[in-house]
Amino acid sequence: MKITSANLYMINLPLQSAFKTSFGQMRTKDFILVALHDEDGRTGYGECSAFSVPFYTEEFRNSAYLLLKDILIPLLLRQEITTPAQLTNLFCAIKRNNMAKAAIDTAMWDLYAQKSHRSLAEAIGGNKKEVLAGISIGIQPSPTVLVQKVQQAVKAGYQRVKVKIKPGADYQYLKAVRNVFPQLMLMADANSAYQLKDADHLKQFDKLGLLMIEQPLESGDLLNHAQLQQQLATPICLDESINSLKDAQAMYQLGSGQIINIKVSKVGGLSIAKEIQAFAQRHHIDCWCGGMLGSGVARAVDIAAATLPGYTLPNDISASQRYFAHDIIKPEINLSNGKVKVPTIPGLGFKLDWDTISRYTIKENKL
Ligand code: OSB
Ligand code: MG
Repeated sequence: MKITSANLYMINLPLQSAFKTSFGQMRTKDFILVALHDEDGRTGYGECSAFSVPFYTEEFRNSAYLLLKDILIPLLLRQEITTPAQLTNLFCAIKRNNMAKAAIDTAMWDLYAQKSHRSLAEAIGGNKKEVLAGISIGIQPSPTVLVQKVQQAVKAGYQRVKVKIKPGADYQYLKAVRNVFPQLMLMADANSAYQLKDADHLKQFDKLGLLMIEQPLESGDLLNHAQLQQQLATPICLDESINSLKDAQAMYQLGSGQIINIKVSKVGGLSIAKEIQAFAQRHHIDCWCGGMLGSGVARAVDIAAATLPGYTLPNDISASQRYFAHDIIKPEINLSNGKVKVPTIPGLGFKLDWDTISRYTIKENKL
């Protein structure tokens, strides 16, 4: 696989409505689209999911753009590799910056799948024809408004509902939803909004029969997560804490949680996501695919990742219209019976909508 040139597009895609988490609010999905052109005239696409402000991980979009433009893509242009997995070696001298690396990794997997005439799901070793769709609902102004949002989500067919929480907008909100939906697969995501001293407060959540509580404590804090898990009946799922295979191994050894949210972007791409889900499967840790409010290019990769056997629970994979009036892919992603069909055509499985891309591109570079 020889890459002869590349394009970078910085895109601000409007969200249908503002998305609020414990760390902040977003009105647009700001991301970078990477196009890699190979010697045979094919193009592979990848998305860099880093937000404009580093409130989820240390990475942010402007830093990722510079890293891609000045370091990662120039490295790639000088080298020929035979499989996407070899990128790990090529980039081994560059610490972390997983979302920038993931943009290249996923574009290379797209090319690799196209070259071998397989869908991306097939190329990575996935074995599902459809994947389970779940929805993530941002923090709402009141429990009543939240219940309305959950009602809409259930009506649209989502199989599992995740609710963002923070201190002051948590137990009462979740209880209001549970009262109306006693059987719903319901979970909460705190994005690190709590501390170990909140354990007694979080223990009340056990009464709600949640599927899991995602990332209650700080990302680096596997030890306190282990202590908290001992006190909670509700399984802890780690998101921000799991950025590598080593993180997953440490979580397992320490007992810091029981479930992993594997985001392809956060762990540096599909090759590492594959390793983490294989490790998790061997040790009976459930996994599912998380999202970054990604555009269709990122969701297409997520759909493929979720076909891997270790992804056992419903994913944060939504229809295009859930987040965007105009997605950047054609056809848009739709649900059927609470599931998303896995494309069977070679590569990512979607075409790009260049009208939408040019409308919302704020900066671009050709390399
Ligand atoms: O923690 O999973 C998260 C959105 C922005 C930042 C962090 C998270 C999220 C989500 C959205 O929960 C999931 C999605 O893209 O559907
Ligand atoms: Mg999360």
